[in-house]
Amino acid sequence: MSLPTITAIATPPGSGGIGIIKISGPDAFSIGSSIFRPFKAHRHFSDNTISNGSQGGKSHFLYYGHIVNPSNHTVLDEVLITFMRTPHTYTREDVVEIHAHSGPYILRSLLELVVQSGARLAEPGEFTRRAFLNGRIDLTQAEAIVDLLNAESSLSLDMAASQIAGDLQIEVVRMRKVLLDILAGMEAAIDFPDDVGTPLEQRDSHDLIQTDVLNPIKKMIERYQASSFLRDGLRITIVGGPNVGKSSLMNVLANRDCSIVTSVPGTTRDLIETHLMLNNMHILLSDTAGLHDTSDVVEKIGIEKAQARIEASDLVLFVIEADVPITENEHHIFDIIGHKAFILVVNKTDLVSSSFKPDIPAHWKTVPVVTTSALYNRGIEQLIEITGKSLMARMPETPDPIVPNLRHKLAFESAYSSAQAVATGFLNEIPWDLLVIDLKASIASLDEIIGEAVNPDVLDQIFSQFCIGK
Ligand SMILES: Nc1nc2c(ncn2[C@@H]2O[C@H](COP(=O)(O)OP(=O)(O)OP(=O)(O)O)[C@@H](O)[C@H]2O)c(=O)[nH]1
Ligand SMILES: [Mg+2]
Repeated sequence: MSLPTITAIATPPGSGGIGIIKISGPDAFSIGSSIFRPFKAHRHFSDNTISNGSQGGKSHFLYYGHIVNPSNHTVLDEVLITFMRTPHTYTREDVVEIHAHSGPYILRSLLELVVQSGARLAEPGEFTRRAFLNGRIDLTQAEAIVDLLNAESSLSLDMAASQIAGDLQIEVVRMRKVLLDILAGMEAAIDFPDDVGTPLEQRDSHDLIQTDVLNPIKKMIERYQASSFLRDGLRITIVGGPNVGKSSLMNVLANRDCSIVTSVPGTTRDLIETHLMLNNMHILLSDTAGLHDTSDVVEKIGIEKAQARIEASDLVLFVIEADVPITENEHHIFDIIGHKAFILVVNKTDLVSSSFKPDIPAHWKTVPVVTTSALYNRGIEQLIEITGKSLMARMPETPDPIVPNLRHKLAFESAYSSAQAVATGFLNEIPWDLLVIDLKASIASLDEIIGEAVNPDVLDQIFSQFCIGK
């Protein structure tokens, strides 16, 4: 059963050199040829409306001419048009692209004409959904197209490109085949116990699941965790004792007032977060409650949150005051953050002389030091530069090409727990008809990743992230 023919403006809104109208579906060629008048009689071009598949031009050629409203013969635009015959197209359906002049009015009039001629307006992501439904791409590749369109850094671009090439899918299909082969062996042994030549070895099957399914899935889940900075940004946390200027620093780095600043120590009691771009990197910056010993219940909770956030951060900015010697409390903070990458920020340098040299304990000396005045916006450029360098040093040089997203990770987790139940079940001589249930569940979870048996709601959710025309 073929799907209705759909159409959309495929180029972004606004004025530009050209704008493209895309038409996909069984009627794309007849619609395209009914509204196009070539300038010259082309040998290959046929605008007759006989439905023997000969309408339109030669596949994947560009034709030059006019778009004409057939009901009143008005010319709408001078265009280039291409007819692309199934299956060598984005959607695997017949596709027509009209390369018109850009501009909202002209494109809307052309779109209206295409709709009057029999196409329906496409929903967001519907062209890509067709590519998926027609088997040209799997779900991981469709998701990678969204990532590609949204990529903010070259690293996330590489990641999406590898997923479009199908690397994640290949890996999942491989694991799935291992489980399917074991399933086939078990079902044969259950149904025809006397006819099975070489029965499945429980120990071998356990080992095979361990090496070829469980270990690779574990690696995938680790990759998800390791790449969280690409999705959520690198985490930088500002810490220090009370009143040293942490929130002031947050505000100058973010270039807006995110966090309240007062002269009262203990102003910040909760985690304050903001996203920003720094040296082309996507950053999640957090301001925290000043770390110190306190009996204030609210402040205590804030300090616990700060400590948890330090653990989860990629880089810590440890702020101290230039005009005050390092305190006992700050030695204690150093011990808390000593195992993380951090930069020592000596703030309030406006309160000391210009020849000031921070007096830093000998065992802190390996740490990069930046002097700033958050109040007068001094030293901030240098802080950004050193922060950028420190983050770059922590980035993987050759990032893993296959990185699952959250949906994949959740499916991998459930595939893992069912496959693990099967593997241990083999060792513990659990009856096979019970193991088959877990084995099927594990296969079903892998199927979800590539879209073999995916819930329509999940499909809607994925394709709704696209823009119209993709
Ligand atoms: N002179 C000077 N004062 C500063 C500087 N940075 C911050 N301050 C002042 O120091 C006081 C505390 O600043 P905050 O940014 O609230 O400090 P904080 O570390 O977030 O404080 P808590 O949230 O209470 O822990 C405010 O009065 C700021 O104006 C600076 O570079 N120079
Ligand atoms: Mg504060």
